[in-house]
Amino acid sequence: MNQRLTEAPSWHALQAHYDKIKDIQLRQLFADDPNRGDRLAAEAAGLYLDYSKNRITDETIRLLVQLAKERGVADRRNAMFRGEKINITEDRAVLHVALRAPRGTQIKVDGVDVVPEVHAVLDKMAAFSGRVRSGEWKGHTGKRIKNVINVGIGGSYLGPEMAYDALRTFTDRAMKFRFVANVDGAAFAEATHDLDPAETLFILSSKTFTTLETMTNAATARRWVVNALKSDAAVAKHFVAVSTNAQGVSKFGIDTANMFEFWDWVGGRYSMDSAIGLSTMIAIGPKGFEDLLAGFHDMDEHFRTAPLEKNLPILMGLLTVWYNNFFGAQTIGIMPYADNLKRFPAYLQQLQMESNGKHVSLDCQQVNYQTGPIIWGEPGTDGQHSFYQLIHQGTKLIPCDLIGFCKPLSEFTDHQDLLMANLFAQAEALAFGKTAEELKAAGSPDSQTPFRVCEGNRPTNTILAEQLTPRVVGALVALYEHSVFTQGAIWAIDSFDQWGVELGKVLATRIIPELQSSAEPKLKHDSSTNTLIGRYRSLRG
Ligand code: G6Q
Repeated sequence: MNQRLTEAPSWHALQAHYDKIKDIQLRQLFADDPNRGDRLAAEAAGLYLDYSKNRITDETIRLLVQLAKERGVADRRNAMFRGEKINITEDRAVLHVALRAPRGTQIKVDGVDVVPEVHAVLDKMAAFSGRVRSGEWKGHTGKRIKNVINVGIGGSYLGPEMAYDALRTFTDRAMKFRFVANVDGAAFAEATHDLDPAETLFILSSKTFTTLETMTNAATARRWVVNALKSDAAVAKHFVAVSTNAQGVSKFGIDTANMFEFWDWVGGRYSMDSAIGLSTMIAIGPKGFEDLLAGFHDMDEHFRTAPLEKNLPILMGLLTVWYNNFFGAQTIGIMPYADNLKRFPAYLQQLQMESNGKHVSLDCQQVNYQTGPIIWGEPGTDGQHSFYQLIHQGTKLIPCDLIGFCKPLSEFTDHQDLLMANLFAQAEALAFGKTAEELKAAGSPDSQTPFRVCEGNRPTNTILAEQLTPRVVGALVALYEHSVFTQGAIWAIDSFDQWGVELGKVLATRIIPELQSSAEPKLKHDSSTNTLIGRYRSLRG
C-alpha cells in the first residue's frame, strides 16, 4: 500500500489499455460478441447486474481485477469484517456489517463480541415498535400514537426517509411518518401543521446528540408538545431517542430506558439499519425490518466470499474507478425506475460523496489522482423529460446506473411494462444511439440530420430485481456501500471519516450570536461576509 496508486503496475497497464480502447464503440463490441449481454452480467442477493453496456472488454475487467488485487481490496475488506480499526483518522472500527449479522455470529471490537449487543437493541426496538403499532403505547392524554416524526439530519435522516419512501407499500397506512432535518423552521412547521401533538411521537435521532439542527428542532418539538399538552411529563410519552450519548439524552428529559443505542463503529451514513432505523421498523414492522437486514446480510456475504470478477460491489466499484480515473468522468447518474426510490439518489449522494470526497491518502499524502465522483439522479421516467437530453447528446460523459423491478407494487399493474420499456429503451439508446444513416433511412431531412444524431456509446449499468421489497432494499443499499468501499480501497483513502462535515458543524456557531445580538456586532470577517451579515440584519428588521 506504500506504493502510490499511480505507480502501481496495473495502473500503468490500465492507462496503456485505456489509450488503446478509449474510442471503442459499444455497437462494435456487441456486434463482435453476440453473447456479450449474457456474459457481462453477475447476480447476487436477488439483484441482477448487467454491465455489458460499458466501454470495456474482457481485458479491461482482467486489469481492473488485477488492480483490486494489487491494491489489497480483499485484505482491507477482510480487515473491516474482522472489526479492525480501518477508520484510522478517528481510530474506529467500521462495522455496519455487524448490524445485520445473524444471531450467533461473532464479530469482535477490542475483544468484545458486538453481535449480542446488536440483537439486544434490535429486540428492544421490536418490542417498542410492536407497542406503538398495536396502540398499547399511548400518548400523555391516553390517545393512540398516529404520527411518528424522525428528527435528525444527514446520516440520521436520509436513510430513514429513503427507506420509508421505498417501502411505503409495506407500511402501516393508518399512521403518518414525517422527517424533519433542516433547521429552517419551515421544515418543522410543514411536518407538524396538520398533526395533533397528543397523537405524535418524536424520535430524536442523533449519534452525538449535539448537532445544531437536530437539537434546535428537538427543542421546538418539546415546546410544541409541552405547550399543547400543558405538562412537562408529556415528554416521557412523546419522545424517544436514538443516540450514542446517554448523558445528552437524559439531560433533554428522556428516560434512557427509551433510548435506543448504537455505537461509534457505526458511521452516520452507514446507520439506517441500526437503531437509526427505528422509524422504519415502526413503519414496516419488526418482521419487515428483519427482511431488510437479511437483504443487507445476503449482499455482505456475497461481497465477503464471491470471487472478485463475479462480485457485484467489486465490479461496480471498479467500473466507477474506470470512468472516474481514465475517462475523466466527473459524475455518475443514479436513475431508479421506481417512484418509491425517489430519495435513493440523495441517499447515495451522501453515502458516496461523504465517504470518498477526500484528497489525502491513508499514508498522509496529497493524492495525485481523482477520488469520489459527484453523484446525482432522479427517478425514471421523470428525468427522461428533462436532463436526459444532456446525457444523450451533450458533450460530457455521464455513466448511469438504471435500476428497475419486474413486479409492480401498485395495483395499477399495467403501468409496469410501460415503465420498464422506458428503462430498457434508454439503456439501448444511450449505448447505440442513432446514426445519420439510420435517420436518413427513416426520412430525416438532410439539413436536420446532424442535430438529430445521437452518438451513443454512453455507458450504463442495469440493475434488475424482482420487486422492491424490504429484502431487496437491504441488498441494494449494501451493494452501494461495498462499491463505495471498493473505490475507497483502490484510492487508499479513509472512506469513513468526514472532517469537512465536522468543520461545517462549527463554522456557523461563530456567526449565530452576530445575527442574534440586539447591539450592532463588531464584524471581523472578510468584507463580503461582513456586508452580507449587515444586509441580512437590516432587512430582517
Ligand atoms: C454521516 C455524517 C453526518 C451525520 C450528521 C448527523 O456520516 O457524519 O451526516 O450523520 O451530521 O450527526 P448526528 O447523528 O450526530 O446528529
